[in-house]
Amino acid sequence: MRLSQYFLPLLRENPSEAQIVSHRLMLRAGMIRQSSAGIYSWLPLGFRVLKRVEQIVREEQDRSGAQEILMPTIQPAELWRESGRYEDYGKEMLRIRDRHEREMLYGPTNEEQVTVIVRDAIRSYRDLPKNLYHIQWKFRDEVRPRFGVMRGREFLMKDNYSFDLDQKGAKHSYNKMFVAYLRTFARMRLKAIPMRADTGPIGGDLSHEFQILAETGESAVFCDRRWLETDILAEAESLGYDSDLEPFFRQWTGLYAATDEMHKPESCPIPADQLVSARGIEVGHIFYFGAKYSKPMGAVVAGPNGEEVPLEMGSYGIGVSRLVGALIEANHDDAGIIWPESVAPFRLGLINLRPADDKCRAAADDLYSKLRNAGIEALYDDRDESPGAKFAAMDLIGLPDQLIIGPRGLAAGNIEWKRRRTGERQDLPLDNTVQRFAEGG
Ligand code: 5CA
Repeated sequence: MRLSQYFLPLLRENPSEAQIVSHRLMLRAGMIRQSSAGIYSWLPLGFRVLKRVEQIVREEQDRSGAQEILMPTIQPAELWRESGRYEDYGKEMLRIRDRHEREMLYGPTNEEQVTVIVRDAIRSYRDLPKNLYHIQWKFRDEVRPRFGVMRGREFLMKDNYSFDLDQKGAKHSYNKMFVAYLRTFARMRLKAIPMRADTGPIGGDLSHEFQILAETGESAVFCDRRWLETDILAEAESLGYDSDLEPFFRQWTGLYAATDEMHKPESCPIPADQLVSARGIEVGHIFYFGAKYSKPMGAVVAGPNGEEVPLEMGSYGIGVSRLVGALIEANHDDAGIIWPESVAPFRLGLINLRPADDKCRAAADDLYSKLRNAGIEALYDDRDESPGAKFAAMDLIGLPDQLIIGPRGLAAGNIEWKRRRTGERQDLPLDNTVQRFAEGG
């Protein structure tokens, strides 16, 4: 993409409404714009990151055996009356009437909707287990929408729902998501710690939140110091989804980690000097709630002896749009964002320092087209701007690598390569550049 043609409205000044760094940088880097409180439009650069995050989430869901569907954003109120949650959900639910005065709502989550789909389609225990997910916009009329996409009112969530015959099967489904979540966040280079959590309006008595430690996190969290040093994923990577995951689950949940609501200082199992008290960003939350929805909604199957059994269920959420903010909280410096490669909106930035110089322009145009032909996504700064402005813009938007073409280097057949994360710079022979990045540079 040529920057001269790209819709990238950068802001020079820090927007006053943004209190935390990710919100500030998302606005400054032209990723999002606010429409109303807690509701945002995603501009081209931000939308690319959102899609990449979504794709990693999708791939790890598929790998775990979950199947993708798409349920609507607007749901009928009757569904929620069946489960008994319509009144309970309170003011967070956006309630709407259609032209026939039918009560509708903008879905804050989809337990009821998916339970009906499965209830109407599945009759026998032989059709189980099933795990269905979708990636869809949700609406919650939060009392205090803030921090940009971190606590929005409209936000993108991946939510899935598991259906099993019995508790043992349901626990295995829960454990699978426990592992899938670790893999998902690790692919984004995020260390998300699973913590015992309160189940809130979703219900049930077993749940874990996946928390990224960050000073700007909204949750107070507590964990064993050893969490900071261990690499839980190294072990999760080698597990097969069909194997018994309970030992892995026990091992890791044995290492203390709890959110504020679940942490009781008087009964905390670890000594005070081993306990870390920190702030966290909740990027995922998994729940096991058994028959909480299937019973009132009549979602039953015929069991092996012909008896009617209510489905054992769990639900599992990942805050896809919140993750974009969380990624920035975890990856930035004073100059701007530093994207991990797996979610970067472009693989690299190409800067032509002297667009008015014929040789520079020819070399930069040529490199850009070769990169494109090799399938390497580049954002090419071909604008007529000062070098300083170009460097600042490139650092702000945080692509993993920068390739800089200027008259001096070019005379020696070189370009300059800068790694955004480390600031390391090195000359590269122009001829080898494409090959280097095609090989995963
Ligand atoms: N039905 C369950 C699991 S699918 C559920 O809704 N869980 S949740 O309420 O914990 O939400 C799942 C994830 O969505 C959270 O972990 C969080 O990452 C994200 N999320 C929740 N509320 C917001 C919000 N207001 N803004 C941005 N992300 C949010």
